[in-house]
This record gives sequence, C-alpha cells and structure tokens, in this order.
Amino acid sequence: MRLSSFALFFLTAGVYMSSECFHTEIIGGREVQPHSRPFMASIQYRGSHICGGVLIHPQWVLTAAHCYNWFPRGHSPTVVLGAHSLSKNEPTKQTFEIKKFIPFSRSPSGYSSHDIMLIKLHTAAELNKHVKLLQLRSKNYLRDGTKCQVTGWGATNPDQLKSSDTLQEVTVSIISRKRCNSQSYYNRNPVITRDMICAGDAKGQKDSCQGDSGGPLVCKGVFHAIVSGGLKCGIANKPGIYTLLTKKYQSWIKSKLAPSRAK
Ligand code: 4AZ
Repeated sequence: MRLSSFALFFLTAGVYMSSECFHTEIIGGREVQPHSRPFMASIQYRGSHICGGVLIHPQWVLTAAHCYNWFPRGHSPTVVLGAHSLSKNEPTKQTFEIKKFIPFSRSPSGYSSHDIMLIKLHTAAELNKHVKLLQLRSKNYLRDGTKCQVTGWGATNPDQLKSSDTLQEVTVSIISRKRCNSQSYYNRNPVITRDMICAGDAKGQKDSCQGDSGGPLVCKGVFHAIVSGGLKCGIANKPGIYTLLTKKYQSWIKSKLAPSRAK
C-alpha cells in the first residue's frame, strides 16, 4: 500500500509534535534566551554542575545549604557565572574558587529546614551585561496561586536525573502552606514551616528537579525563595519545596555581608 503524501505529512507532524510537546525541560519548562538571567550561578564540583545559586553581591552567592553535602572532602567546588551552556566554552563565563561557605545553621535540624547558605567567592565578580546581581527585597507574602518562575540547569527528565546543558525555566504556582501540609499533599512530612513555601502545578507536569536546588523562585519580578527540594520531581500533590527569603534570612544575609564584620 502506498502512503499518500497527505498521510505522510500528518504522520511526520504527529511524531514531531509529540516529541515537542512531551519532551520536558527543567520539568515542563523551556530554555531561556541565553544570558537573560545574568544572576544565575552554577556551583560545580570537578566540572560537573551540582546546584544553582544566585549572585546577590559581587562576591556573594546565595544557595541551598544541602548543596554542601554534595561536595566530598578534598576537592574545592567552583562557582561559574555568565553561563548559558555548561559544556560550551563561552567567553562570558567567569569561574571562581570559593573562599567560604556560611550555612544559616551549622547543625541542620532535620529534613529541609533552614535550607539556605551563603558562598563567598575568592574574588569579586566583574559585573557586566552577562553577570548581574539579583536584588533581595524584603517582601515575602505570597498568595495561593501566584505565578512564579523557577530557573536552573537541573534535570529535565524526572526518570533520568541528569543536569541540563542549557539554562531552563518554568512557571509554577504558589501552593499555600496550609494546602501543602494537608493530607493530600505532604501531610506534614516534612512540615512546611513559615520559612518555606510550595510551588508546582495541578498535574505535576511543571516542577524544579535535582540540580535546580539553590536557584531562584521569582514572582512578579521579585526574588522570593530558593529551590530546596521535594519528593522526587513532577508528581502532582508533591510540589517543589522552597526556602522563603523571610525577614529573618534577609537580616542574616545583611549581617554576613556587612563590610565592618570580621569574616
Ligand atoms: C533536588 O534534589 C531536588 N521537585 C530539587 C527540587 C525538587 C526535588 C529535588 C522538587 O535538588
């Protein structure tokens, strides 16, 4: 039987569309315009991406405290700024050794609480078109359903936890603390505290994933939270869990960045 060109057209279009529609990025997101998120940092260990981070001062990156556990002793991790593709030799990249890690709490009190850490770079970054700061602002009320963007080089396939080569972003919706702690969501395991917030989508098709930790959640242009974790990725009712940049964390950051302090 001869396949008519008409049928062939639909067959080809169908295969193309299904790969386009169902091959997910971050989880369910898309590649950003290169260098359109110039505050993004990639924290790497022996050249492999481990966690995301946000440049908040020329010499300081904000990330998740649990990222520290991924660095075996002996080798020093590095911070890469100005990147889009992790594998390409981009002239916009600036790579830094790390001077010190300052987790909010030295003794992590259970799963995911106080999951925030400052990283001091060995030298200050050169701010330019491709490397910029993301300002911290002291607003932190987020209404249920608010749409936010989460950005990172984390896994794009929940079943194959491999980092993305290019920077990805997805829009997720805020899930109130009450709803996220309810029986049908995390059922208080872990407890979503006042320092945390959940975000996802109803079908679980949009989410952050492994390697996105430490990256930003930006809502209406304001940097509100950082990726902390969650149960696996892309599961409805098990949304991503984020560390909220509450007043408490913002004052802690200010105190650590204050130039008069001995660091
Ligand atoms: C992780 O392991 C991780 N689905 C990050 C985000 C989420 C789960 C795990 C949220 O870094």
